[in-house]
Amino acid sequence: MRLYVTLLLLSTAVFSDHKNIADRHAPIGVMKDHIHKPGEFMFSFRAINMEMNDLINGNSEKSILDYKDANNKSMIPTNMNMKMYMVGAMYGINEKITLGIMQGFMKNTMEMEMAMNGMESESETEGLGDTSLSALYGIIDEPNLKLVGNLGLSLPVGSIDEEKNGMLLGYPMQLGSGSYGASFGATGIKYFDIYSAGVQVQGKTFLGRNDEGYRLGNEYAFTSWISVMPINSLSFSLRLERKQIERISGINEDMHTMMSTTHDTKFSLRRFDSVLVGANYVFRSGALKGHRLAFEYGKLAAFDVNDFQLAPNEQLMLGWQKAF
Ligand SMILES: [Cu+2]
Repeated sequence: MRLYVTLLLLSTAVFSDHKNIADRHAPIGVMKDHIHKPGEFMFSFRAINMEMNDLINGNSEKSILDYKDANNKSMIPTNMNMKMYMVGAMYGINEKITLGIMQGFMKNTMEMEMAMNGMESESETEGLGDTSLSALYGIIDEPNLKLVGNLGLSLPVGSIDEEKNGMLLGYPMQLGSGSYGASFGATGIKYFDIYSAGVQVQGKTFLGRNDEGYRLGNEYAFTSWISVMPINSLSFSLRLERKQIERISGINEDMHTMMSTTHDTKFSLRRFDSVLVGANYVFRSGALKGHRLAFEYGKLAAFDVNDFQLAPNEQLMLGWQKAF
């Protein structure tokens, strides 16, 4: 009897300390994975760096010569870097429902080469991205099994009129979608002792054409991961992710299609598979108790795209989170 009570107390102590256990948050690249207790706030910050440097078409790498043979567009994209800084907040309104808001600040750089004479040029855009609002619902909230559903709304805050020398830059260089968007998804995580396994499906659709006359394609993402936690403050994860983005509908009439494939909506159907490794760390004592630090590094493993574009070869995400 005494043993039973001790075990019971011990297990409640462990469970009530869940927010200070490393693997109770998914890898940092996965969002909307957990809910909060009523009245609890969480703030987060993420920095993302994505390098895009291989020219691809279909499912293989291409050369500048291949591009010139296939197109008579005047510019060839050779390199793109995307940096994003994301600030987020979450709030548990009751046992089941948590609300979230997230805002990104983007900085994009693209290098291009002129088809005619090989001259290089660079363009840059920076500013706010679209704002995302979400509601998370704890469908199953058992100590070792979580299932969280999510519904989201994105607001067209980011600019879609970015230009250089009076010429509109291509679709990938624009900071926002220009349209309201709706998203939905679910995340399931099962914990087994020091191991856990999770899966998430997400879908997003833009609700209409923007002021420039186009609408970004639907996005689908599927990811699954396993995680191992050698000590309660530290977990390591291995994750696979598939992202599919449908073709842009409509067209921005002011964009010069002949400039580059990035100015043509044909390029916009794409599927990317990535492999990511990451770690979560949570301070369990001391002045920094409850602060979480995490990183995730991913490499592109396979792709299938429509028309020439740059591959998102690698990405690094660093994150900080703290609940109050
Ligand atoms: Cu949170």
